[in-house]
Amino acid sequence: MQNNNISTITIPKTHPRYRSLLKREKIVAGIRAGITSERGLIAHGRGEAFDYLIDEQTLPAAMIATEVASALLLTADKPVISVNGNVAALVPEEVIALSELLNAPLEVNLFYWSETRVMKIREHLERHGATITNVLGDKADARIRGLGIEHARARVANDGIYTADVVLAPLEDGDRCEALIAMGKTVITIDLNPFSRTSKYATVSIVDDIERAIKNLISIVEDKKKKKKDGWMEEVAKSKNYDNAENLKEVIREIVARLVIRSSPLS
Ligand code: PTJ
Repeated sequence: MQNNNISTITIPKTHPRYRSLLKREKIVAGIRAGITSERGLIAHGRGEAFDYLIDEQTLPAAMIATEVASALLLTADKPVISVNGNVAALVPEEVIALSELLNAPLEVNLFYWSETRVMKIREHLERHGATITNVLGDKADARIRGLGIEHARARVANDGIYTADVVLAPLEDGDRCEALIAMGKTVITIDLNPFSRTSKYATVSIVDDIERAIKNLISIVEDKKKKKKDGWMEEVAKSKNYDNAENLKEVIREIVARLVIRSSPLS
């Protein structure tokens, strides 16, 4: 039986919550390596609670949002993928793979900004195979505008998020998401909390765990690139009229339906 040993404890693969515990260990390892903020642990705990409600599975409504997000990313003129301390700890290889598929740079963009952490995340991504040319963020030479975003939180790269048309910003803060929308950008977020301000403001909110969502994005993008499927343009047109508020309502209905089943006396 193979086990996994990321930080201090060994998690047996047979453990019923193996994947979830492994993610927890990745976040702890990220903090120890100076990649993830200590606040990232709190954010992760909130995400875990929502993931528990959906049995740690991708909801049908989240899959629809993921398909729409793929279409928007694939047809973007200048897509950029924002990477924070939690994303770097949980899915370094996956964001690199997606960035290569989409020809979209990764921008290290932190809420709790520090130059040291930017550099450490950059090095971490390079160790996982990213090239110097596809990681931005150490030259945060532009500022996004918006209420509640003080100096450091407004930092972005001019040749990255500042001039991007489509930004994939997983686990993003609400004020920054609102500011990017106000700048006319298409913002795709991945956030397990369907009630967060980020989920509400984003153009497309994928209410799913980052690991599952990025893997789904990769497989949809690969599939579309390979097959150049019939009906692809129609799909893109549909995505432009996508109703995020309606999708979030559907996510909430799906969560409620699961809770009702669980609370029924027979289950
Ligand atoms: O590395 P930094 O400095 O950029 O900081 C990153 C965090 C995440 C700490 C920072 O952006 C933050 O404080 O975020 P919030 O405002 O707490 O929002 C994080 C959101 O991500 C919450 O709504 C969580 O439910 C959600 N979340 C946490 N873990 C996951 C998640 N969503 C998807 N997958 C997860 N694994």
